[in-house]
Amino acid sequence: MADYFIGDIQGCFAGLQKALATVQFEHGRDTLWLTGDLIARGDDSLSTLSFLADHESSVRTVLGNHDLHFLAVANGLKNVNPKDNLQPLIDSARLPYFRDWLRAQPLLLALPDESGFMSHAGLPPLWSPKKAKKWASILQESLRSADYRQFLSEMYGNKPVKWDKNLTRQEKITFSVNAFTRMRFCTKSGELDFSNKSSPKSSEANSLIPWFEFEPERFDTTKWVFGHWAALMGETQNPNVIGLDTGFVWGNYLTIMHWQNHQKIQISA
Ligand SMILES: [Mn+2]
Repeated sequence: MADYFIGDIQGCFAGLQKALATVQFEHGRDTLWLTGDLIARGDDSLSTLSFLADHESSVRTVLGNHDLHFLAVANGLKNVNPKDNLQPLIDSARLPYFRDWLRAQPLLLALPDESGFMSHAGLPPLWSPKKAKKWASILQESLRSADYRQFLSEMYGNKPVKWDKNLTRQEKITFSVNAFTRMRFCTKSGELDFSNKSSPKSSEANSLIPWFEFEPERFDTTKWVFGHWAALMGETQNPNVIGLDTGFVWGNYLTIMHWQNHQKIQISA
């Protein structure tokens, strides 16, 4: 019985299969943990989502920005971006099934040994893990509700960029969606930045810091597993902050981590 964590798959079905074969993954015995962005951009989102939904008893995933975007597209709230390669999924007879399977997935998961959490983007400035739990459960409830289309139509927005207990409820919801699925950098005073996707080492990063360098003591006793940030290539300089998106869809590699023995295996694209 092993727990394996894999970073953003983004519809790269062959890469996923290669990773599972490499570790001799066995459904029913092992558990596969995914950092979200299961689909979009890669060459076979339909097979990827079919496989994950059909093996749901051994799969635990959080939702990423691409997964939420697909839900908006599948509900006619957003247009299909041709670059996403999602048309076969949209045209599938199982679309309603995939849509409902995806919207039942959480934004936050507790790690296998309760040592911390996993979310697609991370833990935003000024939030404790407890606050993340609270807002993840509010978003999850909205996504699972009968009128979830309303939620999807209202969740988008680049503001507010900073958490404040005096924000309106809708502002808090938009902030939470962005915090769980879109954030990478923030300012030293805790404002989220949504435009910079570079590496923290790059000159483009300027005075911005990665979200996990904001009050890093938050991670002294809480581990955090995340994806979403390919340019980071898993380099966080903090053993408790574990970044698993290593840009397979962009030609780099897929990272698969054995939770119990901390071993990381790389599958080249
Ligand atoms: Mn993402």
